[in-house]
Amino acid sequence: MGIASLRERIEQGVRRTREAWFGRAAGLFQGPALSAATWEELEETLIAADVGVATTDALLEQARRRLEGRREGLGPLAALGALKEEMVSLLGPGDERVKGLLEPDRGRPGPLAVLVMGVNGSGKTTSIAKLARYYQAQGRQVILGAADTFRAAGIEQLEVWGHRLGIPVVAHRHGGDPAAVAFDTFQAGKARGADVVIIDTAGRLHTKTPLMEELKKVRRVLGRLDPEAPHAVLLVLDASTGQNGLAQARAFTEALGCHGAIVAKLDGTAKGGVLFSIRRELGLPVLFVGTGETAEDLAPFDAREFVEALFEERGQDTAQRDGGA
Ligand SMILES: Nc1nc2c(ncn2[C@@H]2O[C@H](COP(=O)(O)OP(=O)(O)O)[C@@H](O)[C@H]2O)c(=O)[nH]1
Ligand SMILES: [Mg+2]
Repeated sequence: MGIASLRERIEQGVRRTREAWFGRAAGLFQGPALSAATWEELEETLIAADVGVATTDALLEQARRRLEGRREGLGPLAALGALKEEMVSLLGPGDERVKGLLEPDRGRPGPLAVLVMGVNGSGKTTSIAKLARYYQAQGRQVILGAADTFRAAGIEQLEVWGHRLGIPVVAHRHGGDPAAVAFDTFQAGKARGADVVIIDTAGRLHTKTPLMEELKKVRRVLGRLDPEAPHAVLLVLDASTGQNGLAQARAFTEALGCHGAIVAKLDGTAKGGVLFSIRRELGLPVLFVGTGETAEDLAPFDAREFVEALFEERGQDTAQRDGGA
C-alpha cells in the first residue's frame, strides 16, 4: 500500500472527527496569543471528541511543559506543534514490537496464528476479512477459522467473505466448540502450508456461558499446537462507541491480555478521539483502523498521519511527509 493511499484512507477515516472537533480545535490556534480561556476551550473540545478527561488533561499538561523549555514561547503555532507532538508520542511508541507480531516470517515452521476478539457488532468479522485481504495482497496464503459458533449468521458471514476473497474458511456446526474450530484451523494452516490463520470468535457479553473462559480455552488449545500461539491477539473496538466502549474492552484486556487494537468504523463517527484513550487507558497500540465496509477499507495505523489528518484536511498531493513538524 503506497503512502498516498494510506493517507487517503486515514483521511477518510477521520473526516467526521475533524469536521466536528479537531478542525475547531485547530482554529483556536489561529489567534495572536493563546489565553487561559483558549486552553479551556481546547480542553472542552478534546473531551467532546472522546479523547477522555484524564487523557486530555495529560496531553495538555505535557504540551504545556514541552513549551516551557522553548525560547519561542507560547505562540499559538508552537502550542499546536507541541500538542501534536504529544499526541504522536502518546500513540506511537511501543507499537513496532507489536507490529512485528503480525509478521508471518518468524523463522519458525507453522502458520502465524492471529486471534481476534471483541464484543458483538464491533466489527470483528469484517476486520478479519480486511486483514485477510491485507495479507493476501502481500502474496500470503491465509486460512480463516469461524470460531464464533454462537451465532449461525456469524459463521455464514465469514464464509461469505472467504468465498468473495477466495480464502478457505474452516467452520463447524452452529453451537460447536470454538476451541475445536481453532484447533482445526491451525492444523489446516499447517497441513496446507498457509502463512497466516486468523480466528474469529464470539463476542456476546452478559450471557450464562462465560465468554472469557471460552476464549481462554481457545488460547490454550492453540498453545498446545504451538507454544507461542496465538502469536497475536487483537481486540476489535467500534470507534463509534467512544468512551463507552472502553469498559467493555477492558473486560477483554484484563481476562485475556491483548497485544493490539483494530479500531473499526472510524469513518462513521466523530468520536475518533477515543484512539488516544485506547492507547493510554487500555494500553493497547492501535495497529489498524477500519475506514469503511469493503475488504479494502483498512489502514495500517500511523500515528503522525493520524494526528496531522485530525487537525487539517490534506490532499493526497501533499506527498512529502511533514518531517517532525
Ligand atoms: N462504516 C464501517 N462499517 C463497518 C466497519 N467495520 C465493520 N463495519 C460494519 O459493522 C457491522 C458489524 O460488523 P461485524 O464484522 O459483523 O461485527 P462482529 O459482530 O464483531 O463480527 C457490519 O454491518 C459491518 O459492515 C468500518 O470500518 N466502517
Ligand atoms: Mg462476527
